[in-house]
Amino acid sequence: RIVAQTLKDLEQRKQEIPLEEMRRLAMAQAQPRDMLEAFEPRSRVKLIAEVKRASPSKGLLAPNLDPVETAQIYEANGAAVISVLTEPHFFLGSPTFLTAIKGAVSVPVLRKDFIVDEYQVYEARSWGADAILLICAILDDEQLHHLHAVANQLRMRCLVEVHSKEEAQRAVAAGAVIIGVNSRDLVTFQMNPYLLRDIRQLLPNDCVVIAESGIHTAADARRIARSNVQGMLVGESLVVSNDIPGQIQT
Ligand code: IGP
Repeated sequence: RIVAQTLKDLEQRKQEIPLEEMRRLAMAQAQPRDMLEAFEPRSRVKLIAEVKRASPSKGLLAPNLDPVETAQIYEANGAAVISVLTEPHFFLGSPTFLTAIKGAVSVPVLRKDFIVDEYQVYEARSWGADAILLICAILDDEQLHHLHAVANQLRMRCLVEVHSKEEAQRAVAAGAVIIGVNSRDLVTFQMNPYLLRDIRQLLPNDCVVIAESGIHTAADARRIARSNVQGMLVGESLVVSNDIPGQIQT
């Protein structure tokens, strides 16, 4: 459903700025920041902190959150990468958040969206994104390879998201070096606490593995840090925390 809406929006944007022009805008950008380097040294587990006002699983999280102020707080507290939702309908994201955040922090910025078309990769770069999310579950092998290649041509890194053993194998075959294991099922929203452990052992030791979703407490983080991962992606529990302005008061 989200992908169908994404495709509809995309057709409209392509009318406004044709592919060729979007490609030129992407190539005219200054060199991106290297998200792979952000995981050095590998001996320390890094945080990808996510700016997200709402989600389909939880509804409104922090509808009034100031994206730039929030990203600056994340960076000041050690986030190695900022992930920014740009999907407008289900996550209340916006491209303008990404561009504004990019100008306000010095770490790499990731476009978190449902990317299925190369147009979106050029778009991401033109907005200032340094990296993009590619979700295996919504891409066939050919799309995955192609989108990965287009991003790499633009010198952007990809976070390739998997949530099954089969997808993990596809990600590796596509040349992914930064792989996110999403413990939340994208259809049922159920968390699977064993998925990370089961998938980690299938992934090469030298790739950067990111634990995604449902990380709420310091105890969660400590447990995950023992699973041979190099990073954690945290959205909800940061945006609703009392340290971030704009959260819902409950
Ligand atoms: C963050 P959480 O539970 O900390 O808010 O999860 C992130 O993993 C989640 O936002 C996410 C996501 C996605 C969002 C993972 N994969 C794909 C949109 C699209």
